[in-house]
Amino acid sequence: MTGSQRSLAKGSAAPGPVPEGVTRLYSMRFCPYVQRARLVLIAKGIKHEVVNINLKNKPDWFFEKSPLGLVPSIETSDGKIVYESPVVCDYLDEAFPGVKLTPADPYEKAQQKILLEHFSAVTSAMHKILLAKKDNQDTTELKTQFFEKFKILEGALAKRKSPYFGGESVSMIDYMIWPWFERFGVFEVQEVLENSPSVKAWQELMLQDPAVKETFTEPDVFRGFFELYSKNNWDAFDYGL
Ligand code: GSH
Repeated sequence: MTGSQRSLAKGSAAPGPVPEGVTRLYSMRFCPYVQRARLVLIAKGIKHEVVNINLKNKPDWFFEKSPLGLVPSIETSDGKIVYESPVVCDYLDEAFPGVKLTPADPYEKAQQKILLEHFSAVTSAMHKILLAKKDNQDTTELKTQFFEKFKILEGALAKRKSPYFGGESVSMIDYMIWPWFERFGVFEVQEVLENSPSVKAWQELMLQDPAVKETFTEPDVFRGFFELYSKNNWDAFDYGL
């Protein structure tokens, strides 16, 4: 992986054209949605570079690269821009050769999309916990809501009786949900896995996946990032560099 590491802020020069044969990822090092795209880029062996963006002080040119002002967004050497993590990941899977992460079977594909919709309730419950923690509020009720939403994942995997959410090998849905599992420590919700044996076994397998290993961030680093981020400290994006 090549590309800038420190985040670019307002006033910085726009990066030059994307080199031939390279895909550029507009990123923020601690963003779970970006990690989805990184997992797919790595799993498929797509040559890419990374441009990190200071999300509290975005450069003006960033909106040309990502009209909603969010990361991830990707840019190809022929000027194509794709954003929104599920769209980015599907595009990468379809447009590039290598392992196909999305099932060819339409029903299986539909099942993965449905599970992803359910998962968005899990992530939104997690983000509510984080906001409450930021304001030093009690999170007990929010955690109960999170545990309730999480049951759908354990139920889906147990019913499938397969090691991964898409079957016998890692597939798109596993990568789409993985980034939040790395952040369980920060959200203080790890205990959910004690009552989720299928997901716990899946987590162990995922930790062995080469793309997961390459993008893995230690819980302490996430904690350091969130501490600065919750104080609106713009250095958060460059934490640890
Ligand atoms: N729906 C978007 C996706 O799936 O790509 C969400 C992406 C997102 O929320 N990214 C955050 C962001 O860019 C960083 S983790 N935040 C900047 C902002 O809210 O202004």
